[in-house]
Amino acid sequence: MNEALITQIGICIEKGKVNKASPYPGDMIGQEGSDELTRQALSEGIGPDLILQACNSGMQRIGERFSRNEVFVPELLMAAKSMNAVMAHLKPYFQTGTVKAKGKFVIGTVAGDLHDIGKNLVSMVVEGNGWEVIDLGVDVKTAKFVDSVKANPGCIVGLSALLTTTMANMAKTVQEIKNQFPDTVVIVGGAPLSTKAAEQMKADGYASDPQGAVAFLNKVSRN
Ligand code: B12
Repeated sequence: MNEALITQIGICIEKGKVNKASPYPGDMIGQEGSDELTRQALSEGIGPDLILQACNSGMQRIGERFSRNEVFVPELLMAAKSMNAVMAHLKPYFQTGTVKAKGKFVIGTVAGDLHDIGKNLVSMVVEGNGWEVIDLGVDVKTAKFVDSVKANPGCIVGLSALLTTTMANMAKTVQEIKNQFPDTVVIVGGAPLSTKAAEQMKADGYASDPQGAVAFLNKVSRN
């Protein structure tokens, strides 16, 4: 196992190094980025799960540095760009293609929140597990979720939030979906969420990662 390669992918995420041509960051000019290194890792037979773990550690580190005011939003954006380069390589591994969809899963990041890396990951893995995914994107207003539930009877809804401030919008969305469509199953997720928070907002479930989301969907599926 090429541990050094996996570690370097995590460093590329933390430092926002996308590819060799990228001039950012200054101290990595001319070095390969997450794009080339992920391709290499996959060709060496390193599993997508290990690559993702390294990316999440890199994201964790940049997030902690942001909390300490050592880096700012532009650095977070570069980390996200680097992560997206990895995701482009990993996508085919999650989308194995199935004959018949197990059901419909409507997902989106709630109003006021622009974080979509985690939500996209959940989408990919759920889709790869045989569900038809309807991804509404980021900053999704309650009305748009409600409209989508109306248009897709029997769907299960996934809400993502990364900011403590947008959890209030998430709660509002859960409440409105439940008011209008009491039978609709809603699962919530995102870094500030927890089982307790999910219960408080009367969501049906919470999962901390895509595998948890799939396990929940398979459990509640009516098909
Ligand atoms: C990258 C990033 C950004 C990027 C986002 C780019 C993008 N396209 O997503 C940009 C630069 C845009 C950004 C902006 C901001 N950010 Co930001 N960001 C991050 C960072 C570093 C990583 C988030 C991430 O992608 N993680 C990796 C993914 C894979 O993990 P995840 O999102 O948690 O998702 C996993 C699970 O949570 C779960 N999951 C996620 N969604 C769902 C949904 C369902 C249904 C289920 C079941 C599971 C699930 O599965 C996923 C995979 O395992 C975090 C720090 C951190 N460590 O989380 C801060 C962080 C979230 N950001 C933060 C802040 C404060 C901001 C800004 C307000 C900064 C500012 N002053 O402008 C803005 C807000 C913009 C907005 N309105 O949304 C804070 C939030 C603090 C808080 N508790 O509220 C954090 C925690 C940083 C910090 N330590 O302070 N950010």
